[in-house]
Amino acid sequence: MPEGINKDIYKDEWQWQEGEYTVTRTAQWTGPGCHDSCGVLFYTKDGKLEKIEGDPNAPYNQGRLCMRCLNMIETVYHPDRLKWPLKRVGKRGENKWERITWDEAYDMIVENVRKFQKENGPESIVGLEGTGRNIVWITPYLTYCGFGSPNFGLGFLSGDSCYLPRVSTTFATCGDFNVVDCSQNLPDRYADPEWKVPEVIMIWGNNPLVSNGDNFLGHWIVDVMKMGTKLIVVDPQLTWLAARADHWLQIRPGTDAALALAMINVIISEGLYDKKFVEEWTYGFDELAERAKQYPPDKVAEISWVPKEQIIEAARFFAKANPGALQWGLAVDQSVSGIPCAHALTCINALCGNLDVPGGNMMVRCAYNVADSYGAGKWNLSEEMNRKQLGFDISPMHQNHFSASAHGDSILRAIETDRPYPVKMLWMQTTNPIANMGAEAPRIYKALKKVEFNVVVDLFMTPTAVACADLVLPAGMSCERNSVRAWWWPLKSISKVTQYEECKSDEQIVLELGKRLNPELFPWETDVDMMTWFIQSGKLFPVAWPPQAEFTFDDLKKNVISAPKWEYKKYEKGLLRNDGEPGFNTPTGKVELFVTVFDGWGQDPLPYYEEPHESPVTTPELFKQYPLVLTTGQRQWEYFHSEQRQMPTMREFKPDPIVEIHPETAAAQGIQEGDWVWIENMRGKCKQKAKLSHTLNPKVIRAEHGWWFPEKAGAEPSLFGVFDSNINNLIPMMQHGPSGYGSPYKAQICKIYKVTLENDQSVTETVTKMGGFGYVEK
Ligand SMILES: Nc1nc2c(c(=O)[nH]1)N[C@H]1C(S)=C(S)[C@@H](COP(=O)(O)OP(=O)(O)OC[C@H]3O[C@@H](n4cnc5c(=O)[nH]c(N)nc54)[C@H](O)[C@@H]3O)O[C@H]1N2
Ligand SMILES: Nc1nc2c(c(=O)[nH]1)N[C@H]1C(S)=C(S)[C@@H](COP(=O)(O)OP(=O)(O)OC[C@H]3O[C@@H](n4cnc5c(=O)[nH]c(N)nc54)[C@H](O)[C@@H]3O)O[C@H]1N2
Ligand code: SF4
Ligand SMILES: [Mo]
Repeated sequence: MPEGINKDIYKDEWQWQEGEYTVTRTAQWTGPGCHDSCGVLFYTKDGKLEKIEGDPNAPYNQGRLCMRCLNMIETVYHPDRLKWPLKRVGKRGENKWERITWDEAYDMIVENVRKFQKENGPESIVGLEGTGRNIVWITPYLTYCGFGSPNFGLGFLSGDSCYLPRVSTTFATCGDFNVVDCSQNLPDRYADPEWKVPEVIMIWGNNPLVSNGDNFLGHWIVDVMKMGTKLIVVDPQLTWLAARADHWLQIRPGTDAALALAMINVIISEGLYDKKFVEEWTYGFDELAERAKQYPPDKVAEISWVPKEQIIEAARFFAKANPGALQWGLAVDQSVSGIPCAHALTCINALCGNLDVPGGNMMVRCAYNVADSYGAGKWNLSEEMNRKQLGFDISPMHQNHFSASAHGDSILRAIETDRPYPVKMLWMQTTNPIANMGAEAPRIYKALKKVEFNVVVDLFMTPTAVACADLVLPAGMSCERNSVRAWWWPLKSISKVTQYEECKSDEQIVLELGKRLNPELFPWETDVDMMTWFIQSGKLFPVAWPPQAEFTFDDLKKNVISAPKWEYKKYEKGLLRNDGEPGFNTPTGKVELFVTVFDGWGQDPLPYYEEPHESPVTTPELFKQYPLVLTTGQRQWEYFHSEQRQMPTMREFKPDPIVEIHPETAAAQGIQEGDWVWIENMRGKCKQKAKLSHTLNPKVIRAEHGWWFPEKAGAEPSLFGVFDSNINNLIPMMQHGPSGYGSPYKAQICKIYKVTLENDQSVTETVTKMGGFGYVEK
């Protein structure tokens, strides 16, 4: 049993009675949104959720919950929740709706889908989803199998730059993704004798205490710190973890690939690498060593603003750790160098022999090999249809299906230009592109208006829905759905305990619509049957490891969590390759420091560094005008992206959008703590409230993303004030790397000045009245 588990309150059952409450042991997933699935006890009475507690016996979260989950009752019963299907009656943007039935809504969708399929081809219908939630395979399945279109994408996320650069690069180099081992894959957690405490964790462009991203809980880091783990933190800001690290490297945003290459330079030139692992299990060491010579620490110190000695010391500290582990985050993806940065960091881990050893970085797969998330159902499309996917030609990585989804920037281009073909319909499920996901928000706004038929499936009425939706469908929250999710390991169930008005779970909506569109590929009677199919879907494309599941949703529901036995050092045991041979699942069977497939396609096979397209170095003249480096979107305790702004409790903790500025930089502009400040560059501007902080370099500011104001009027021109404080007014689309991946969300340039009575015009009104983009385009 993990430490801290109270066996006295342990219940073997999944549901029991406690006084007047029915208690259900299950996992909480989205919505309200999060990447994770913490174990919870839902207390219900008379069909209502009354109380939520962390399940003290769930090995994953051990009873702990974040404030957003603790506040879930407020979210579930918030009066603004969507309650039934709504059809637009006024003009787009007027926020006028009529209640309709689900049947009427489905009929309207089917009619439009049939029309576009016939007149423009199924590819003219695009399915969009937000970040990775438990429905991660549901919208793709509807898009491929219901609409018959290859165009499933992430709500205009530029350069697909969340996770996909890291995932596709690890697939190219190692054949599988890897995750830091804080014992989370072992049922007995820290007590398992096979597990080792990581000696050093290097946290790179990630703030796991707040973000808990990608099924990795930040409090595990604090747990292992208490057991002796030391930290290196690479972050432009002194975060809570950075303040407790042995080494904090205060990097210039966007220069991560250069810094990683300099570390490789030190590790190789000082002979600090794991010689046995490198010799037996890596390919291309000499080429990497040659490349790393181009990135000596003194040169990289100039690029990255991290002093040379600090680079050298941190590289030594990491390389000497046994085991070391690398906990990386979003900042790796969100620069133009997203792919080469992930490549360089994977090389560091391989050089140091950290892969798949206890307490290092585990080579992971989905438990029971459940169906590929963004690719679920894509196998039902013809090769010809798959080739029509928007962005297919952007790079060989896309042609070779390194990520399954359509390319965000290419979807925007197709809408704007009708090339290579027009987009006629958008299905937007769990995404709020103009508030949040898409860069260049006013440009996305204009594009959305152009599309003939738009459907939004959400929990609340969003700025995106008001601006462009013809139909809005109400989704159920976590406690209102039966679902299953494996984000790697293990597999977990979500049990429906309540019903809210006419809301349906995303799973139900997709199933009911799919049955009307293409019954053959939606053969399931109920959402529960569909989940059983998903649990057993590993059988479709079996792999050497892990084994597939035979059990049903009802079986899983009783256990909540299930996984096959976890294995370390799978590359020695012949578990990673389907030919059963030892080695990694790559063409050479080794970890490819030099990526052979990249080489074959004419893509650089080695990691390299590219400057952001707009930066002090690339555009020095522009930098005189916009003399600050801007990073955006660091996660907030209170909010998941654009969500929860309606919640009184969260707004009480954090009422306004905050931009963090070094006191010297603020003083130069006469800005004081709490002043409203314009943040502006050549593309646009927005206003946020100043928080002065010594934790940043005076040349760098950090601004929040996802802000809109549900308390303002929804109808245009107000549109919930969605562009007023929207940092994505300043971030461009289309500035990805040569691979199509990467983006400048975390590396821009800007200037700041005080908001005054004279200059305080409403950006939202300007954008909505002008019909979109173009307001400071120079
Ligand atoms: N400037 C800047 N912009 C960024 C980022 C950044 O760092 N900086 N980060 C980017 C990243 S990494 C990502 S992944 C995107 C995220 O972008 P999104 O995933 O689009 O963001 P959210 O606001 O979390 O979710 C969008 C909508 O989904 C709804 N929703 C939540 N749960 C459910 C559910 O279960 N069912 C349904 N149907 N709807 C639900 C919410 O109410 C919300 O309106 O934002 C990106 N935008
Ligand atoms: N509460 C909450 N949790 C979330 C989300 C949310 O919106 N709210 N969003 C979810 C999603 S979709 C994602 S992708 C994850 C992301 O979660 P994380 O990977 O933790 O990403 P961020 O919080 O955006 O940034 C992490 C750190 O990177 C630093 N940073 C900024 N620019 C750079 C840079 O150029 N280089 C380096 N090395 N560091 C930089 C920031 O200062 C910050 O401390 O969080 C998920 N979890
Ligand atoms: S990580 Fe936090 S917000 Fe996410 S499910 Fe767990 S407690 Fe809830
Ligand atoms: Mo993300």
